[in-house]
Amino acid sequence: MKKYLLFFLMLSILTNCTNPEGRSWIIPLTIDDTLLDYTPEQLESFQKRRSTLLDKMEHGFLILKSTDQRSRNRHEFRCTNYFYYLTGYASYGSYMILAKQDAGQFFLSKPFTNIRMEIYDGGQPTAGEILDLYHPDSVLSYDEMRMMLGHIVNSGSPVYVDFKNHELMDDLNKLTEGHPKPELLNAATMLDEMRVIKDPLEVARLQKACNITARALTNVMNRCEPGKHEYEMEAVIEGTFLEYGSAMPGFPSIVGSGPNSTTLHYEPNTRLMEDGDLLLMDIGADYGYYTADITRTIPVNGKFTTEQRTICQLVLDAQKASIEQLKPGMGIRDGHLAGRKAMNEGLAQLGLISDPESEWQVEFYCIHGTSHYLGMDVHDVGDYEINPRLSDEDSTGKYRSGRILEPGMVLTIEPGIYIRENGLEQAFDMFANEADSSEIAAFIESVSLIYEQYENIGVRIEDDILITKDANLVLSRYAPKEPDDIEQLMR
Ligand SMILES: [Mn+2]
Repeated sequence: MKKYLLFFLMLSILTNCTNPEGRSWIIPLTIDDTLLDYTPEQLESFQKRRSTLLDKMEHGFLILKSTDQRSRNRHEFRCTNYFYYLTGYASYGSYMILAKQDAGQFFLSKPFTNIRMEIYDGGQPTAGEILDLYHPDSVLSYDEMRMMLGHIVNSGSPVYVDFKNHELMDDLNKLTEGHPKPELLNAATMLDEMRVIKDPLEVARLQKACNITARALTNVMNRCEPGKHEYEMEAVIEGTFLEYGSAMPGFPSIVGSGPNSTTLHYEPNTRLMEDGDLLLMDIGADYGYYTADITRTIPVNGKFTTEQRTICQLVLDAQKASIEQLKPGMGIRDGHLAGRKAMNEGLAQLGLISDPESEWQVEFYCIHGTSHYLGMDVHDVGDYEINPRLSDEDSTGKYRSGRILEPGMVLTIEPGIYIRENGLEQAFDMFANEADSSEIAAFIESVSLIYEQYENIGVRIEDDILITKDANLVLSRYAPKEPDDIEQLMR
């Protein structure tokens, strides 16, 4: 018996860390859905969110709808984030009501359905099943819910809604026709602030989304080679997502090789990859309504050129300097500022910029910001400016550290350097407001010879960071990013 146990233990260790090609990188990941089960602990998370919201509501009602104009247009149905956030119920066409009165009441409706819809789309849960699973105070039929909504919006009580959900707003408009206009308040201001700080259930799902995405990246590292298309790598990526229970990507996968590595939001993913190309992948699995957002840049043939490795190392060093800044008390832009400083120095050393103090010269290579919130949306909701940190450098007003970081925030750190083919010609148009043309001409003159050696190198390295009690945790830590590790995996 003991022998068998040992055998199965060994087998499970092997299957956990070995991919079909045999080269391994250990990522804790199993094919199961326990994180999506409605255990008492998970239900408590949703319950807690509702009671936090009720505490924030001064009076009146909150009305949300589970569908909007976008939810039906995705790869798979995905109900609206606010509705899911408060209910855990991925329903197609339901309403929820939170009432401040009587210490808080929570109503859910059954989804709208009819016999044709049932034949086409399948049956919907019964009122009893909804009650058992999601614990509302009561479950209304679709028609009862519409009557209750009409009553509430015409009662004169203030009503919190999601102004961006046009389906909901249209519904409420119809219900108030011929009545005085109700007092509508924006629910997003309360909900967005709550969503900035992730609870343990959200962190667990983000971690799994990151692990699935890391596995997708290592699978590509195993299978990438010249003569394959970008979309073949996209298939490996999104196939891996599905294999581990992620129904869809959180955003369109960016899989750009060669010159496409320098296009920030490249999406066609159709190019035939060549020997000597870089491949930039900016991808994220959506798992249980939470998305990862990880970028890795790899050599298509498995070995970086000297120039590619130099730029990768520079971006990586900048990224590590950024991550080091992320802890409670620091500002949300302090990571960006530290990374920019490192890139400034590195680019000047390489001769790719002529003036290390010049903001626009660095901007020429690194055109985008370094961080955004991450959660249910890839660019997640939340305010970046409130409660700002006044940093030491801030006397000039030039360096704005931004909002003070708190435990439970999740954000990306994604510096990049993009050396576009014929990019120097764009400098005049790009910086017409920042510098006069003689200054730009002098810059081009001084860097052009070196620039040519680095053309078509686009490198972005992006990790997902949880702010912890006194530092941070890199949720995307299982995706290899050191050049040596990447080359070893691709060998
Ligand atoms: Mn990002």
